[in-house]
Amino acid sequence: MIKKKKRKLIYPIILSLVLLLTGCSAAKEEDTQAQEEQQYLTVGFSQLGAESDWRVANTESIKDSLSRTNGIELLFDDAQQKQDRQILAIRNFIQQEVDCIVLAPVTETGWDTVLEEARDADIPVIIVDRMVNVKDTYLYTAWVGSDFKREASIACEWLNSFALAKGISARDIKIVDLQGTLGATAQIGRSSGLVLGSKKYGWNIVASVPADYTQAKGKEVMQSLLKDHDDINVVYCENDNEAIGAIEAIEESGRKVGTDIRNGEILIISFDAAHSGLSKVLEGKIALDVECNPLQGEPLRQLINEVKGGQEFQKYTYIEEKAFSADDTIKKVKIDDTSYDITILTPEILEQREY
Ligand code: GYE
Repeated sequence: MIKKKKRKLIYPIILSLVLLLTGCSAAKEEDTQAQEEQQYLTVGFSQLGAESDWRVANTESIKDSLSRTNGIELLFDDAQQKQDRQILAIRNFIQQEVDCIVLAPVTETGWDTVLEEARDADIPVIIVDRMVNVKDTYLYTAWVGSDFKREASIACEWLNSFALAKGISARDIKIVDLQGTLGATAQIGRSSGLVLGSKKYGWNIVASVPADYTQAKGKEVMQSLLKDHDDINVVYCENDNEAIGAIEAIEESGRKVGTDIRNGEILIISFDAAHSGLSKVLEGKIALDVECNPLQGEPLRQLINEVKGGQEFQKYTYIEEKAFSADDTIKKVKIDDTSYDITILTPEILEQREY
């Protein structure tokens, strides 16, 4: 009996010792876990897709900068060019209570509701690359990206100067515009810039067709445009991948790309100046490639740190960009009162291009 009583006493003692010890180590584990987590800012990044070389470089740049070595735990989502997938990703980030959301929006409209949800959850949202068109700009904290209208103006001023230098009259210029994804800021800026340039100088836009920023679509659209129009002499491609597809279509149709419009060559203008595009510039197949810089990771990281650190920050940050040609006819263009250099592409410059 006595033995039994003793046992009865011993069991609870052992049990509480065990609980105490395991409890201690569990608490310790939680503590170190919490400490580890506290060291990182959690950032959710909704990337719109992987449609182009530009986009792949943009994703890499952002992943490199928003890394654990820089104190950031990145949650990444690729929306495959679908807005509803981006909205879903943002809602997931809100649920996970991230410290900051980064959004590279596929198109400009349709973001008000989800951005309000992020705002209600007190999560800052930084927009990269394209813009959002929302009723209240307070729905996003800041933006980093390119000036797409300026890119288009550089292209148009170059074309005008080039045509003048070669004695090509404006009314003989017949352009097709291979547009980007309709409703994307890059498309809106580049397409509207071309319309303005054409009005200003008197060129003809024969057709404007979306090609979704991909090589496959660029080729397909160009093939059908060549069938419908035999007078095209300028193709304005709203990114390099479309230009590469268009060049394939033109060459397969038996025509030549180049700058000798008067002798039947088709002059290609492109945007991005990624390695793939610049290679075509060096081969003389793209006449002008206006840079759109995808390396947004570092300015974005700085911005996140400023926002989260309660420091002053700029609401809009424009990335610096150049324009490249292998033809040295035009070395400068002027937009309003600012003059922009055209970089004459060399193999050395191309070699340095990392994306
Ligand atoms: O030009 C294109 C990409 O929005 C600036 O999107 C970006 C554009 C870029 O797919 O290659």
